Amino acid sequence: MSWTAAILTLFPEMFPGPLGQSLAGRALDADLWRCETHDLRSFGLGRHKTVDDTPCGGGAGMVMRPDVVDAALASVSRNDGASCVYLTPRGRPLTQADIRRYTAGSGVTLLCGRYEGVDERVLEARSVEQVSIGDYVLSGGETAALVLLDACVRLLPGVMGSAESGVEESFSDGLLEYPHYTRPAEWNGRAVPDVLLSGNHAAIARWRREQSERVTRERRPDLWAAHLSNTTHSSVQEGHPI
Ligand code: JD8
Repeated sequence: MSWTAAILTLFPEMFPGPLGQSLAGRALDADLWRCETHDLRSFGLGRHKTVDDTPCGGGAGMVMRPDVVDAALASVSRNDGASCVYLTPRGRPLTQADIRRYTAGSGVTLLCGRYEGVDERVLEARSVEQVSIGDYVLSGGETAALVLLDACVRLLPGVMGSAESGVEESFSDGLLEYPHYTRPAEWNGRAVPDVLLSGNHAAIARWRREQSERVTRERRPDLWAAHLSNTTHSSVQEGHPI
């Protein structure tokens, strides 16, 4: 059985969405992964299929009920060997290490919240991981789930050509990429750096390394500090952030 994303959402029509195109879309057509949605509304209570209620302690908005979410999670719990993840701005930051771990398993169960979020008790009771894709506010978990899935699917066996597949990443040593150029050699008065047209492969490798280091230092002091500490303590070969 192929790697399966089980997605619990009030908006099942948002999936596979953009992941039905390009690399992920071809992989979906080739059955290299499966995208199954579970409509949270179908687990709602009463004639109105209610999924939410007012927050205990007061305040604005509505909260997704634990009994409704529990019933939905129970209906997909046969998917063992899959991580169960709730996308939330309160989660720990999602990393490439998480993505590698998810792709190593049989799939992921993704809980997509709306309103003010999900009652904490069901997340505790079902040991749901809470992760965030970044420090900005989305209207719900669906677009975050699409981001997580995009990152997972490209790592699945057979999805990417062996040329690209994560080989560069292991050489990057936790640095951001150097800048890319293609033809024409001059465009709107802007030239491609001479060294890239020199044919001197050692000089090109040196220039790219310098550019990677400069851009990482300038834009991502957090990654730069981690890189320096990894390269100082040469025993650390894995676990760099990107
Ligand atoms: C899930 C509802 C809407 C609106 C509080 C939580 C992730 N990196 C991220 N940013 N935003 C989300 C995210 C937002 C969500 C839900 C994920 C469910 N909302 C907000 C303001 C009030 N809720 C996210 N991962």
